[in-house]
Amino acid sequence: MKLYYHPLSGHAHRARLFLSLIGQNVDLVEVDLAKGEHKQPAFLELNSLGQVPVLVDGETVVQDSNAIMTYLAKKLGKTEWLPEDPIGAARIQRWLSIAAGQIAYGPAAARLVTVFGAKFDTGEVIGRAHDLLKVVEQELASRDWLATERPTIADLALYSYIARAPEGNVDLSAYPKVGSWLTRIEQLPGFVAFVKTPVGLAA
Ligand SMILES: N[C@@H](CCC(=O)N[C@@H](CS)C(=O)NCC(=O)O)C(=O)O
Repeated sequence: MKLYYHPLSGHAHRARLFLSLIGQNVDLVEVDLAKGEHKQPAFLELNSLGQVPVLVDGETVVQDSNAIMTYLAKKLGKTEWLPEDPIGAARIQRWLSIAAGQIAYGPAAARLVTVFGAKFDTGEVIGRAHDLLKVVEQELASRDWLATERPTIADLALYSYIARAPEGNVDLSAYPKVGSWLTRIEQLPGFVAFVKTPVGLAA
């Protein structure tokens, strides 16, 4: 398998982390986002949206970090990471939707401002990040993992951008349960870290 990625992309880290936690070998192919390689015809053939990550498994091409985790869990029978029972699957999907919504438009966007110079309203995106973090803190008050009694792809979908939220000037100090949950993920066998950038509160 090949994973087209960029080391500073939290979406790509999400996919890479899952591959590593399940012990799946993968060739990492870095896409030069700064040079616009992701908008060139060769890459657009892999992903018409021109975004990393993309997984290539033989003849099969899978775009989108959450879709990649779903594909891998289903293909490799990792039901402990993506349960098949109706309510288990629904609980995972809820968090994947949050990852593609509130995470992308909250902490991920706040970090895009400081790491990549994106032109978002910082007050708005940081405010969205805190709205979400309050909910996650509350949800983690009664359990260790987001969706089930053990880590699942739901936890991985939220991990990377929450872990690096301080780079986008999102202070995590008011969220101790979130902090412990991040540490629990970092202690999983096979954990691979997301590159740190010394910007924002992480400077
Ligand atoms: N929903 C996608 C989002 C992927 C995404 O936004 N990737 C960013 C890097 S973090 C990217 O490639 N951006 C380039 C662009 O959109 O032009 C996923 O989960 O994989």
